[in-house]
Amino acid sequence: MRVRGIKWMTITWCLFLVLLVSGCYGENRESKPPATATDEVSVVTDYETPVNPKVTKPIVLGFSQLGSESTWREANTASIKEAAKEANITLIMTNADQDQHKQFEAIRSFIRRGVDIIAIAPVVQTGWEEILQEAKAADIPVIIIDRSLNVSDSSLYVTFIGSNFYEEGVKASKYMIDRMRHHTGTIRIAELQGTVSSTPSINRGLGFRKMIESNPRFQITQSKPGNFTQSGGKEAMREFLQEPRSQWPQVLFAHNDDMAIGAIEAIQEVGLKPGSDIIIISVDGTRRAFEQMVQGHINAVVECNPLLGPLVMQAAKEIMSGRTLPKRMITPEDIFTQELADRELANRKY
Ligand code: GYE
Repeated sequence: MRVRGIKWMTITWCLFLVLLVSGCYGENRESKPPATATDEVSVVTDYETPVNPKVTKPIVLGFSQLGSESTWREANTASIKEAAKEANITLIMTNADQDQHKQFEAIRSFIRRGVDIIAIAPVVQTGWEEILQEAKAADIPVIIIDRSLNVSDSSLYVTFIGSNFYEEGVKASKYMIDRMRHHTGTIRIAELQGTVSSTPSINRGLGFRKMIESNPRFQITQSKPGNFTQSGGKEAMREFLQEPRSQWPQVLFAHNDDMAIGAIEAIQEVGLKPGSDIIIISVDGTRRAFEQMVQGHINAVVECNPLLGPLVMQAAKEIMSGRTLPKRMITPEDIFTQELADRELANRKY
């Protein structure tokens, strides 16, 4: 039986190779050569050297990462690097340090170099039309990852792989409404926004507000950007707590874990207990946030998955073999509360 199984596997594999070699595999087989296997990781920092088109080569992916502001971002960067290595894809990665113009420069350098595919994690939502036109003119397909962007012509990119940020805001709000159901009177909410004009910050804010708009008991009384950083969160929370005590919030909604952790420090500085004097809800689901949940400092965390690497590499390969991809790929995500934190902590991968 086993021998027969192996024989069938061999026959199937050979058929696959025959199809591949004879060019019957994929809808648009003429476009670009498929990847060849190599053992090397190819995280290239010298991204100005032109690629020699005559040499058979692995897929070359130029990735413009937006920065390194948070634990989520570190995990995202690591996931892309690892997945590229595993998929034998040559990765040319640049870090824009939160600057959209640096992203433009990186994308232009990818175009000059003649990469096969460009991936972009856009720092902000608008202003991308022109640079995407340049990539299109150079016939280089573009994958948008993590944060989305607004363009009137959706043919400027192949697919967007990332989370549903609006839904994350809704989940945070639903948890809060339930958690505060026994409180009477107005509930003061402080909000720590992420990077101004970034999709996750805009949509988390919208989703959160949607659930409370018809319930005047819930009032967002303070809201400031903390740029998705721990220090930004701490600073903004300190400012909130400079208001008279009667104005202090009963709930904090932080658009990411790093800012929540910074805010916890500020809350402790004024002698309050994070997680009980102020109910804290954040987004991402990093191990550090789980540790804070186990200590009782954070009440709930809405998950936002940074481990997009395997999906991105898969998409790159599919595009190169001429397949059509869905315009939107959403990662499945959960919400975790203190009750589950202890058990889940060991499973956290980032
Ligand atoms: O939530 C935050 C990061 O774009 C989804 O950016 C990402 C967000 C993430 O800095 O921690």
